This record gives sequence, structure tokens and C-alpha cells, in this order.
Amino acid sequence: MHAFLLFSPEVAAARSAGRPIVALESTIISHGMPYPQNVQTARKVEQIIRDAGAVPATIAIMDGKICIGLSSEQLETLGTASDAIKVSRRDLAYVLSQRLLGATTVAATMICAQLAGIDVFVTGGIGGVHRGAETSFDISADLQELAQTSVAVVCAGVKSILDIGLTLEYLETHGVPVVSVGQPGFPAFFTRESGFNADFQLDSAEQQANFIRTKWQLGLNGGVVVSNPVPQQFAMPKDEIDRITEQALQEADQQGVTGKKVTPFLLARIKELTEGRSLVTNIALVEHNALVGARLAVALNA
Ligand code: PSU
Ligand code: MN
Repeated sequence: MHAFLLFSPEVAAARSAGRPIVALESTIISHGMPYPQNVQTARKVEQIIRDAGAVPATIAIMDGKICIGLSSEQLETLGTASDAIKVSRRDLAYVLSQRLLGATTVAATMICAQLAGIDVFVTGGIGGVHRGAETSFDISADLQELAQTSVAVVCAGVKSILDIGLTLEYLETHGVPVVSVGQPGFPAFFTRESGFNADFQLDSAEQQANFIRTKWQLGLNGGVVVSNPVPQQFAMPKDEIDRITEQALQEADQQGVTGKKVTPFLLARIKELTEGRSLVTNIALVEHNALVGARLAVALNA
């Protein structure tokens, strides 16, 4: 076992018993949602995964260790800390070696999940190619991670703060399959349709598990995006979210927000501009992803 990994008692027991495990990221807790909804959602999502027959493993960096599975107190610490660092691939060694508090992004969570032997990871939305990337070069490290790290990522697609078409092109170039669940369309996080189709529609967990197993058996390393649309009753009106996204993007530009601050800035502004309604949608889609991810982990483990 890797020297940096520290398993919670629940996850350690699941490993010994060969039970299905689902990884969860922590940037969504520290930088993606406000307190206390962040911690409440993290706990709720873990319970949904348990109820579906798998074991949740929320991942974060604490005291020089990669924690695989967090206690209720550790979730609270992460959800209230003002000094939690957003950790992507670039930041991982720094935050570990300096023994800082780190919340892992999709990219870093994939790396840690792979080290821990976990195949399935549930989140809200992945990072992608930002609008204007042709001049800013702002492309999330999540995409490169999907290209090389063999973990299935269950998400609700990507937000329209990104250039969704270019994000899909980038994934295609790097051989990352994009699967959709229950519809042909690739979802756009707050809304069920992005205007683009996923590559392959696979509705059941068994079909998804078969597909993923086949990919990895062929030696085709790298991730798979399993995109799962937000349940209809929680989806936001498209014109409203489009308008608000435009405004948030303009403000980020005017205020000179760059680098790793861009995504958290946009997420927080969208929440403010929708007076918190986007948060309700965000929570609902993460919960739905947890169910799909748990079923996938169970099927992969069978
Ligand atoms: N998109 C969301 N919610 C999030 C994130 C993205 O809708 O919380 C977080 C995830 O942790 C993702 C990260 O991995 O932001 C991407 O950041 P960046 O664009 O800086 O790579
Ligand atoms: Mn970026």
C-alpha cells in the first residue's frame, strides 16, 4: 500500500471485504458550495452511496496524508476551513509535503482514487476548456487526467461557463469516451441538454460496467466520463442560467480573475445571481450522480 494513503476505518473494512467503493472529491465541499450546505450534502451523498450497497470514500489531504474516507469531524473541518487549498495534479506534492489542508479537484481525486485502487468516482461537474481558451490557455487539468488515469467519473456534464463543444473535442483527441445515461444528449450541469450528444448512451449500470471493463482490458488506460443529467424537476430554465453565466463570465473578465480562481469565482457568482436557486439544482444533481455511481461500482465489482 502507498505510504501516503490513510484509509478511514469504514473504507479499510470495505477493502478487506472486497466491497464496492465510490470515491468523492472535496473541492466541491471547500470551494464549490457554501457552508453548511456543503457539509450536509457531503454527508447525504455518502449515505445515498451506502444505501445503494457501496462504500463512500471522500478524499482530501490532511496532515501529510491522502485521506481516503473522512470522518464526520473531518468533513466539518474541510467545510468550514478558510485555508483549504484547492489541489489539482500540480499542487498535490506541495500540499502533502508541506502538511497543508487540501481539497482535491476531479484531477487530484482521480490520481488518489487510482492509488487507492478505486475505479468509480462521483462528482457534480468536471472542469473543461474555458471559453476564450484560444487566448487564455485555460484548460482544466481534469481533462488531461481523464486522458491518463483509469477511473470512471460520474458527473452531470459540464457547466456552460465552459466551452462545451471544445471540451468534447479535447476529450475526443485524448481518447476519453463520453457516455450518457438515459438520453443521447450530453448534459450541461444545471440543464439536461447542452446541444451536444455524448458519444455513447449506456443506460444500465451493467452496460456501463461492461464497457469500462472492456476498455481497460484492452489496455486502453484513462478515464471514462459517465454523464448523468440532473433530474427534470430540479433542472434550471436554460435562458435564465445562460444569462447569469454570461454576466458571471463578464465580471470575472473585468475583475481580472485568472488561474485556479476562475472556476470557484464563477460558481460562487452564479449562486449569488440565482439567489441560491442554483445551489438546490447543484445538490440534487450530485445526489443523483451518487446513486448512478454506486450502482456502477456495484456492477463493476460483481
Ligand atoms: N465544476 C463544478 N463544480 C466544481 C468544480 C467544477 O461545477 O466544484 C471544481 C471541481 O473540483 C473541478 C474543479 O475538478 O472545480 C476544476 O477547476 P479548474 O477549472 O481550476 O481545473
Ligand atoms: Mn483553469
